Amino acid sequence: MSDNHITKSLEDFMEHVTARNPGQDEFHQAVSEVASDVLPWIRNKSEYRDARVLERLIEPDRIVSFRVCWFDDNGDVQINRGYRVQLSNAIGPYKGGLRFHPTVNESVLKFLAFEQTFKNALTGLPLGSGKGGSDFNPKGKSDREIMRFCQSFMTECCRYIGADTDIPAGDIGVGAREIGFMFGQYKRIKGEFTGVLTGKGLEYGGSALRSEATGYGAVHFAQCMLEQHDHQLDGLTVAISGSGNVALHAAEKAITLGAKVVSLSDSGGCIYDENGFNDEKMAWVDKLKNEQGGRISEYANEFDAEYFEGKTPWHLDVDIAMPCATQNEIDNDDARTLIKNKCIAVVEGANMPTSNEAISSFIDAGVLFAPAKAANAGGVAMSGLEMSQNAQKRSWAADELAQCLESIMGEIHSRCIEHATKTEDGVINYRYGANIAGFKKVADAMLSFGVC
Ligand code: NDP
Ligand code: 2IT
Repeated sequence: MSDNHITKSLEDFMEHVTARNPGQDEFHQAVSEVASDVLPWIRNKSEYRDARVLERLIEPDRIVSFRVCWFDDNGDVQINRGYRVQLSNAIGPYKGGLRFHPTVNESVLKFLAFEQTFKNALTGLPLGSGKGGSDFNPKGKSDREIMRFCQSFMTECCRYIGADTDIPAGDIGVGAREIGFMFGQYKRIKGEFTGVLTGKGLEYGGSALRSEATGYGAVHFAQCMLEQHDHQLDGLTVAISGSGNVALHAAEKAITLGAKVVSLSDSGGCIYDENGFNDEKMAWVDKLKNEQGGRISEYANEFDAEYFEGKTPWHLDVDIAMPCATQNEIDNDDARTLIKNKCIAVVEGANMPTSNEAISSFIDAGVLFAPAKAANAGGVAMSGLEMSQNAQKRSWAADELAQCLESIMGEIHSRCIEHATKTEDGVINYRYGANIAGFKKVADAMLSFGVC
């Protein structure tokens, strides 16, 4: 790479990224979203341009990939692939979740680690960026199979991580159970008890509110954004996709704050409850998803609700859309439908759930758009607070942590606004604000280190 690609157009820059990372569509998409804002911003800032900071950030510090062998319950040998992408430790140790899902590959983990870089910077905490995981499919596996897989994964992964170097956490398919199995194996191999993972159980160094933090934080961010534009969450109708950790906690918090949540989904389809969920219905869903391994379709049989097989909730007439399942859930057709239905705001709980075209459509139409790197940063922020608690060998009270989360989300909102542009109608472009604020912090740290 001899040319300075920063001086070129987004198209030329992306041609270079695509050629260098062939077939990695998700990674191209994430880079393009950031570059569309950062390239014009650095064009007349020679310190960032000449040091080729953006080009350095699209080259992870390192990527490790390893074999994970384990015995299934039939006694047959199973083989998966494990990864850890360590993208940048410019502002803190590598930090980011582990995803266990059959779609995991290098492209998906590179996009997630890239996003994590700017997200972690926005939290204001000293957190570098990474992501890892495996193409292992936890669905339908017994607890023992999960345990054997997690132990085998950590037997190899433990060489690359540590409480001051790289601290993984959960993501899709990795919750408290998996973190427990992996922490146990790390402790056993290394003979040390450190805060090497976050999302741990409360009995062994976990933080209160870590599991709630992403969903709660996304709703706090939505509140800030709505208030900034003279709206109130109270009384608005919300569609949420997914029915995992992020989706269920977002729904719970939105309901507490007076919103009417009418939809949840899973990979099979979505439900629509025109009366909205309440505490009793949410408790039922929580049990279905977290204890019984059930499908969201079962809700429609239990309560008076509709089930749309194979569909996402974006055809519903709602004020707020909160994609909280996975990447690329909202395409441009969905965006057009939401805009036509006068949706006020889109708040990304999942990572990169909205296509770049759809994001542009929302921004052009004046729909408030909260990008994942800002809106879902509450989870990693609480992980940062878990690291602080582990370093102090203390546990902080839940109400203190709840206040910390709320104020961190407010600060992230302010950091976005500080760098954002505004339309003539006063609508803030949070994508731009988040990209520039996140980039600037990491870039300034990189400049201090010289070329490395
Ligand atoms: P979970 O594993 O708890 O839940 C994932 C949910 O998304 C499930 O309802 C699942 O349905 C659905 N889903 C997953 N993959 C697909 C797919 N390919 N198509 C349709 N639905 C799908 O994960 P989380 O709630 O933790 O994560 C959800 C999103 O939030 C991810 O994008 C993650 O990266 C992001 N995130 C998570 C954080 C955390 O702290 N956990 C922090 C910040 C972001 P099914 O059961 O049918 O597969
Ligand atoms: O995408 C994310 O921010 C996460 N999955 C949480 C990462 C973390 O280290 O808590």
